[in-house]
Amino acid sequence: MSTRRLFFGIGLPPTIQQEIIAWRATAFNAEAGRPLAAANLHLTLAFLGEISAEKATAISRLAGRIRQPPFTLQIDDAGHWPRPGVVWLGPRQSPRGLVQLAELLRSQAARSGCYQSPQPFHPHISLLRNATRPVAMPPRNFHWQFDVTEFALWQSTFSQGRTRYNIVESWPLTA
Ligand code: 2AM
Repeated sequence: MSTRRLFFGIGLPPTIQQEIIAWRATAFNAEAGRPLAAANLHLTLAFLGEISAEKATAISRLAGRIRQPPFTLQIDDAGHWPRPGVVWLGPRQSPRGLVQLAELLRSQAARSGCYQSPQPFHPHISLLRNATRPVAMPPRNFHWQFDVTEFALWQSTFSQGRTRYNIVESWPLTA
């Protein structure tokens, strides 16, 4: 049976994507970790894992029934998790709409049989991977902000030594 590695997430507006990678190039040296490609930058809402087409269809149908208004996301925090080796950006304060959306998607995923980590939702945009050694964190002198007007189902594929994240389907957030 064919499966796909899927997750729900939020993409970044292209201008902010470019600003973030320009900032990243000045903020970290090459030894800090492996930079994610600009097009791969995203914030994960719920990770589904390797799932069948049937399960993906059922989960997508539930996602399509979500009615939630848009919200504003501020990117004003950064951190380093040495164990998974991730340097990330995220909000100091998570907007309620973001937490609600993630919790709903995570509970729908759990009910559909997708294991959900017991760890609390910590919204983040991974910037560097393989960052398992100490990293000199730059000052948090940045502040990006954008309106989140949709969320999406993403597929993660690995080929020719590269991971790519692509949007499979997206749904609007409407007031
Ligand atoms: P990360 O960026 O913190 O590694 C695609 O792999 C996305 O799903 C990534 O954003 C990744 O988060 C997240 N992810 C991968 N494996 C996961 C897991 N087992 N539990 C939760 N999120 C996971």
